[in-house]
Amino acid sequence: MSGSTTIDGFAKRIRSGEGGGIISAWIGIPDPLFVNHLAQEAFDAVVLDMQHGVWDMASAANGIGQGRLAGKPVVARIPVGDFALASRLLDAGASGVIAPMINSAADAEAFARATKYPPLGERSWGPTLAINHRGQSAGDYLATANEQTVAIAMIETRAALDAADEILRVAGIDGIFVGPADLSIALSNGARLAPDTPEIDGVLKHLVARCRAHGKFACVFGSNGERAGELLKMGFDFVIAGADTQQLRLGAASAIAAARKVQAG
Ligand code: 3PY
Ligand code: MG
Repeated sequence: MSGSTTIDGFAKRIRSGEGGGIISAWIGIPDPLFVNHLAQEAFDAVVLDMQHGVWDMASAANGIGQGRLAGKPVVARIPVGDFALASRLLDAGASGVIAPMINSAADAEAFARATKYPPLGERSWGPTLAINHRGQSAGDYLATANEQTVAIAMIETRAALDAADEILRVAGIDGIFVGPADLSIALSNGARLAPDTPEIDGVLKHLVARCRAHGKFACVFGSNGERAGELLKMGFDFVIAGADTQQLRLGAASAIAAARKVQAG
């Protein structure tokens, strides 16, 4: 029961910043059981990465179900421009959708149109699984969905940086998600993948301040736990502490290293 409160209180928590910054898992391996396992850790939320990860709609819908079983809200990142998938994920009970490469107010408006019911957008009706998950009537779901789910626009190009205020001004956009990897490639004109540098930190601080000015929340990808801690200190409301593949391999590498050390000692 308390798990279900956590899921259904997610949009309020991320909007208000209450309860401290959110630390989310980031999963690209397309097996709902991965959500089951990682959700046992003290993550506040789970992201399914459908841009660079391997999820399809059916596995993502089941991943959202495993999040609900564990009492954790699930947010999904869609492939670039796939706004039809965004509304399908909300229909399946996702608590939010992250759209990569939102570079203009027009991109942001198209994303908001797919994820918000009128008057904010023109999301089409059919949230069968979402209603089952939430135990709501259809009428209650319609009345609360725009508020209870979040549309998050990724800022990760020069054009997006220049348009950040216009993107944040779009009514159906609830917050932004900064992609420091793509941003570092864009700002170096393709010369460097360097997401954790003072130059990128300057941009991140600027974007947190723009979010505060617009009354919207700020999310970001952190390459590991320490980086996630720094990003929370910078004022981000929602951070990633590394991806599933990396956490899996680091765990395996450290177990092998521990075994070899004892064997040699
Ligand atoms: C980026 O850093 O570019 C992202 O999209 C986060 O994975
Ligand atoms: Mg990116």
